[in-house]
Order: sequence, then C-alpha cells, then structure tokens
Amino acid sequence: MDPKKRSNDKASQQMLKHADEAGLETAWDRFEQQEPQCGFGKLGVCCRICTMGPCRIDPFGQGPQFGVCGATADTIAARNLVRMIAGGAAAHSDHGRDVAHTFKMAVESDSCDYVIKDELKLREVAARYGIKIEGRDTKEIASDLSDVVMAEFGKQEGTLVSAAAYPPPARQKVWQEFGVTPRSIDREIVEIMHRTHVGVGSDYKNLMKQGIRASLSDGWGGSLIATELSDILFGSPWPIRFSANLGALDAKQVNIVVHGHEPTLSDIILAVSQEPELTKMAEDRGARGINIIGMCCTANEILMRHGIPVAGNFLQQELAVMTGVVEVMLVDVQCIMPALGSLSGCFHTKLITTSPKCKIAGAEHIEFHEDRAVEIAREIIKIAIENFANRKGKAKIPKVTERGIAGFTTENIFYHLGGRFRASYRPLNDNIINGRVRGAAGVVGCNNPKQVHDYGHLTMIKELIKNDVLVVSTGCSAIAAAKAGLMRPEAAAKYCGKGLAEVCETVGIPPVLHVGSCVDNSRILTVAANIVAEGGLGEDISDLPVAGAAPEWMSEKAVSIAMYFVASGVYTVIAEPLPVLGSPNLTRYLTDEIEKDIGGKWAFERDPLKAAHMMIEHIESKRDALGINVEKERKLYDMEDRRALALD
Ligand code: CUV
Ligand code: SF4
Repeated sequence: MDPKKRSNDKASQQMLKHADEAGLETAWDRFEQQEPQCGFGKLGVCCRICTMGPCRIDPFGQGPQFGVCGATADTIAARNLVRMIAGGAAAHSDHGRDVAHTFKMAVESDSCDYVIKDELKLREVAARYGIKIEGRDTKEIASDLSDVVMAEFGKQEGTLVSAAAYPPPARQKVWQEFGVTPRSIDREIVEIMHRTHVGVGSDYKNLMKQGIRASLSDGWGGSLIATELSDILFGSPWPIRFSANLGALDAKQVNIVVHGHEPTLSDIILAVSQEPELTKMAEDRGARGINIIGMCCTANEILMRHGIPVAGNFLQQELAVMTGVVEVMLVDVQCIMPALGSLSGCFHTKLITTSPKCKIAGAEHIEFHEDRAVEIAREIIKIAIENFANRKGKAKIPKVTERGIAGFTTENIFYHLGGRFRASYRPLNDNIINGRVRGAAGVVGCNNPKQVHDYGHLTMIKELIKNDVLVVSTGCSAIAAAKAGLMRPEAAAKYCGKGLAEVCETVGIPPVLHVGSCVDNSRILTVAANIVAEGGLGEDISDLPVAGAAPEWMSEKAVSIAMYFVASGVYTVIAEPLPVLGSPNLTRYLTDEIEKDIGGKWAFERDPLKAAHMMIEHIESKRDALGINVEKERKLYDMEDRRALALD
C-alpha cells in the first residue's frame, strides 16, 4: 500500500501508513475489496424498481435491450439519475426544514436557547420574501418569515417565493418557458418518486425535466433557506482565521469532533464548552481544556462563524478516530460512514448519534432536542471529559496543520472588494470586465476513493487561479483547499496569475474563498445573481464567465447541486461521470442538448487539469460573447479606481 497513491494530503498519508501497520481498515481498503465494481450499475442500466426485475440492459447491444416492462436504457438511466436528485435534494432540504423549525421555536419562545443573532439579515431576507419591514419589530418580522418559509416546503398552490425573489428575471423566464419553475420543495421530490414508479413516465427527457425542477427547489429553495436562516440564527459569517487538518487535534485536551452537516447542535456545543464549570472539570481530569473541532460540513458551518479548527474532510473521518485522541465523535446527519461504528469500538472514542434520522450500529444515541439544547450539550461534553482518562496507547497525531481565512458570504465578499464605503459588486464586475479577473469558478463537493484524496480539488483550483479565475468553494473541496494553504491571503502571490494576484493582494483576500457548507452552495447562486444585477456582464447567469466543478464528488447531494448549477445556466464539470453512460441518448442530452433548454450543461472529466482548462475555455467563450475580451487602452488610475481597490 502506497499512501501517496491514496491521498495527496500529508497528514492523511501518515495516518494511512499507521492504519496499514496497525491492521485498521479504511474506505480505501474497502473500495479495493469492491473492485471490480458492477459495470451495469456504473453505466446506469440496472433497474430494481419493481420485482419483475431486477433488469439490466446490455450496453454492448448483444444481450437484452429492454427490461421486463419494456423500459429501455434511456428510461432506466434517467429514472435512476432523477432518483439520485430526489435523494440529494431531500437531504439538503430536510436540513433546511430542521433549521426552519429551530428558527420558529426561537421566534415563538422566550426561554429558548437559540436567539436571533443577525437582525439586519433577518430584515433583508424578510423583505425578499415580501414581508413588511418598516415600523415593525424583530419578533413580528421573524414570526412572519418563519410562517412563509415553513410553507415553502409543502405548499399546494403557486411557486416557490424564493425562486421569484432571488434569481435574475431572465433566468426565471427560462424556467417558466421550459416549465420547470419549482412549485414547492417536498412536492418536486415526491413527484420524482411518482414519475419513476414502474409504469409511469418512460420519456427520458421528460423524466430529466422533473429532475431539473427538483434540483432548483433544492438550490433556490431548501438549501437557500438553510443558509439564510442559519445566518439569521447563528450569525452571518465574517472573515475569520482557522486552522485545518488532523494536526489541530490536541493530545493535551479533551477532543470532541463534531461531524455531519447541521449547525444546530454544534453551535450550542461550542458555546457550552466554554462554560467555566466544564473547563474546570476537564482540568480536574488532567486535560488542558476542551477542543471542539469539526469534520466535513458541520465543521464548515461552525468554522465559518466561530473559526473553530477543522480536522479534515470526508475521507479523513476514520483517520481522525485512529489518532486515538478523540474522546467523542459527535454526529448529526449525512456523510457519516457507518464504518465509524465498529472503528470507534477499537478505540476509547465514543461515537454519539443525536438525530432520530441517523442511528448507527455501534454508536451511543443521545437524542438532541432543540428545546433542551444547552442541557443536552452539557451532558455530551461531560461524557467526553469523563472519557479523557480512557485513552489507550500512544497518541498518533500527524503534526500537519495549515492556517487560512474563511467566512465569506454573498453579502460580505464584495464588501471587501469594495471597501467600507463602497459595498457593491461594482469592483468585482469591473475587474472581470477589465480582465484582471477572467471569471469565477465554484469548486465544490466531496472526496471519493476513486480519486487520489484532495488531488483533484487542488490540481483544479491551482490551475484556475493561475489563470486568473477567482475560486469560491464549499464543502470538502473548501477543506482540501484550506489544508493546502490556498486560503491564506499570501497564496495569491504564490499561485495566482498577475491579474488575480493584484486584486487579491490589494483587497487582502485569499484567491480561494470559503463560502461554507454544501447547503451554502446557495451562496454561489446568490453571488451569481448579484453579479448579474450589478450590470455589465449580461442579463442572465448563463451569460456570465463562470463555471462549476466537483472534482471528487460521490454523493447524491452532489448530483442535485450540479443539476441546479446547470439549470441555473452554469457549465459544470464533474470528475466521476454520472451513471448514465449506458444511455448514449441521455449522455448526449446532459452534456450537450440540455444547454438549449436551460442554458447550462454537464461535462465529465476525470483529469482535473484537463477539466480546469475546459472551464477556462468556457469562461473565455462567455467573455467573447459579452464582447469584453477586447484589448483596452490602459487608463491611469483615478481616485474612484483607487477607492474601488482600497483596503478598508
Ligand atoms: Ni455536505 S456531501 S462529502 S460533507 S462535500 Fe463533503 Fe459536505 Fe460531499 Fe458530504
Ligand atoms: Fe425491470 Fe421495468 Fe421492473 Fe425496472 S421497472 S425492474 S426495468 S420490469
């Protein structure tokens, strides 16, 4: 086993070596045991939807071309794919729903552990949702917003309020004409399940249409609600320093890793961990303190707001436990490997599940209830403190960490670009128009043992910024970038092309902007909407010199995300192809013809360097179409320009 063939990350390489020596199994080992993986599944031509099957279509045209019911490869691949979208949209949007419930509780109760932290954002969001602001107090506005937002999930009439309030008008028109404006969140997901039941739709394009609609209800609906309400409840992020990688685990402290996706529990855990009584209790047990440290998107949620360190991304969750210093691995929902159950049994680590939606064999379950948040947080922290004495063997913490700056949002990114008195997207648009910044790319998504861990993210991101493309990042991709030092402002001089370096250095931002967790991909959508609204770069998101990518994706959520990027007009390149290659028709539709319907399209490319150049080429073609690729005479900086670039 050569750790370098598995991970590009130094800390992970050390831990993989250790795992190998200690005979501990990881996702990489299990991936190898799975090979060769099922070719029918990979190509999307295996159907298990009814018990006349399972049926499979021979992709070489030799064997059967129809399922028992007569379904073709096109039908089967399209049904499978839109069901993946349903799964991904459901996960994100249910996260949004849970935040909405917590928000409602905070609004209605006076003795709640959650309070509204960002009143300004509350007012902004409420106004977007058509709620009266003037002369009303916070509680009234919040109560109205809570009602409107809750209704978005299950309403029976009309369309999503947010789908009309946030995207550019030209984009909304495209959706209306194509008939994919999302109606409500749950409905679009349910309709996927209905349409894909045996004997309903078999036209692959019509099936995809519902996939598009559901993905839009995720991106501009459920995920957006999760982001907006989290900002209101937990505070809008602000640029903040943090450290990243397994080296941020501290052998001398009680380590609690918060892992999963939601901020609701972890935010309280962090606050409660600072109570003097608990710190004293930890000290009495011989620990120097309590170290709350994140993993995956829960990490992103609280590092964006509190600067807590991040232990790592998706493929590092097992490695964190193997350090032997994790007292509690505290999880909520999503991207938690079932393997943690048995693995934690080999260590003193207590794996604690908290959501009724996610119980794991081998874990202890302490159900989290928002109305007793502080009390439950204390209980969990005490368990961790008591467990400190139970560590076995020597700590195996790789001495690898990086530092970076996170906490960028749609509202604050260009506050920085514009300076204190010129908070607008004008400076960004101008820098794109004058060509210093060629365009922007959203690089997001997971890790996948099919790719060398982090290599895809880093290779792509470095190539983009070298070519003056500003990168905004979320999820496990953002964590990969942080671990490699790409979120330090100094990275601009080291890795960027001249134009982007100039802009980053003047403003003091890193060339890769961390905008949050996977639901915060909605921030990338609203950034794009704001760029359009600022003017000078076309009327629609599909006019912008931007692209999206998920270089190591694996989850159904990633499919929903990439679909709503595409359906918002963004060219999106993913590494592992969608499981549709067994249907040449569907493949052609997604990677080509769909652009005429919706303005964006997919591309599949495993080589991250090639993928980056496909994105750059697309960005340049959009610049050409906008007519901004002409050599302009260099004018001298006037005061206005200086102000536009000035540090505040
Ligand atoms: Ni939701 S979905 S592995 S943690 S980005 Fe990370 Fe982010 Fe993919 Fe999961
Ligand atoms: Fe086979 Fe059709 Fe049933 Fe799918 S739905 S398992 S293709 S019979």
